Amino acid sequence: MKDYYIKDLTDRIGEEVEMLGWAYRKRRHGKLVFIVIRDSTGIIQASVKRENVDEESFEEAKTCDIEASVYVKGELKEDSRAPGGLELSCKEFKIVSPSPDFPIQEDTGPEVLLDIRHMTLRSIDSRMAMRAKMGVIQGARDFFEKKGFTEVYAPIFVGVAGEGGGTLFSLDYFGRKAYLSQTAQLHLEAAIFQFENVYSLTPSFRAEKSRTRRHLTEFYHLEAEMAWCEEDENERIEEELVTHICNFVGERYAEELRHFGQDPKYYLDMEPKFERITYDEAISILQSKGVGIEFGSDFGFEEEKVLTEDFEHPFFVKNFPKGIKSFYMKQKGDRAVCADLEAPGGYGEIIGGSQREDDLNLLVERLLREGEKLENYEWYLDLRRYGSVPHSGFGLGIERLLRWILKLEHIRDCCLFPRTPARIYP
Ligand code: NSS
Repeated sequence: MKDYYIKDLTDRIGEEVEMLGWAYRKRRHGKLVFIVIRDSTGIIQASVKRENVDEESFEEAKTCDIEASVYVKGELKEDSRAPGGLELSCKEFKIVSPSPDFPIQEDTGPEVLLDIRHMTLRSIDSRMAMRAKMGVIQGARDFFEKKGFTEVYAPIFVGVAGEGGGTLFSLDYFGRKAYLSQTAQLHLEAAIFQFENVYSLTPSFRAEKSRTRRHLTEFYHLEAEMAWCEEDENERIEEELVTHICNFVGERYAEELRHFGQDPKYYLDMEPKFERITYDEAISILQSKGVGIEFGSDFGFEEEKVLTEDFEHPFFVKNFPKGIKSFYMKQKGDRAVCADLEAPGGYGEIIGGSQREDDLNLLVERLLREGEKLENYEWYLDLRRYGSVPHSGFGLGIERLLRWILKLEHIRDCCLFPRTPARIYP
């Protein structure tokens, strides 16, 4: 490993330094070659002057390909003309490994960029987005740790649908039918009887046919479940969590935010007091904006885009009709005791949460009505047979939240190797 990285060079002005990295840009003016070198922390311009280096170094610099891995040694100087304000005046330049005909050019189209995602992830955009993603997850863990939650690890091979059969990936599990988990929720509900307040970060899988800018077939799902907790308190935890993550990213990942044109101040100033509107109010807003939606329908991608476009901060939509929500939600009259958290500016849903049905008979009735085999859910029903408690929880899509924070065009830009219906390679 390296002893220091490009970001550490500001402490070494005037010294002789060595650096390993990749050739990011190259320009040549006669006996002078400028090579911008990239590493995991930033970029630095190296100047290779014929008179300062031996013939071999100059030859290597002249023929160096974009994305070749390189070694440089030289003196570090301040230079306001260089990107980042520093320049390394080379005494030695070596190619570690060449990169002939690197497949990304100025005019490479978006589909090809995705086909060669293993190369595209070397871009600065990609580095900034992936680091901000780490920031979101660090902020979330920091929050739950401060709140005294226990982190648990739920299975990915499961035997039942948590979120309806329509988006299940099924597989052969030694002759039995199994699925890739859509949610850790049902298993977290079991865990609260030991740990009371739990959270997990687990990949979730959805065979979503909808090809939108906010659907993945595999995403990182941050879920929490709390014993002795009703829906109002559930929403308070959600708004505190999202605020904490935003404050955390605003403080520690300001460079990443600025890279995407986002002002860290917005995130630093966020307060955990999100507006709440009802499903009925949401329908009125949509109808007043000319969307042809009827009471009783769920919101799709297009509806959420219109619904959220004029809001400045995240907000909750509450009291959905029970018919469009999951079997496990507690109900009150014809409504589910639940809320979705919507990101403003057209970005749409980032959290789905609810109070859970704690009545055994009501759960059995709903599972039968949905055509489910009770034997598959016996373990889940046991949770209502033995010391059932009022409880609530929610699930947050990490990439959905990140897409909104960075204002990225497509959710796939939030993944190192995005998985969508059309894409399993690379
Ligand atoms: O289906 S959810 O609304 N709710 C659940 O899965 C609950 N069982 C979670 C829980 O209470 N423990 O999904 C939760 C969130 C949703 O708001 C999105 O942010 C994200 O998961 N989500 C997705 N992100 C990316 N791609 C897809 N396809 C996707 N589906 C859900």
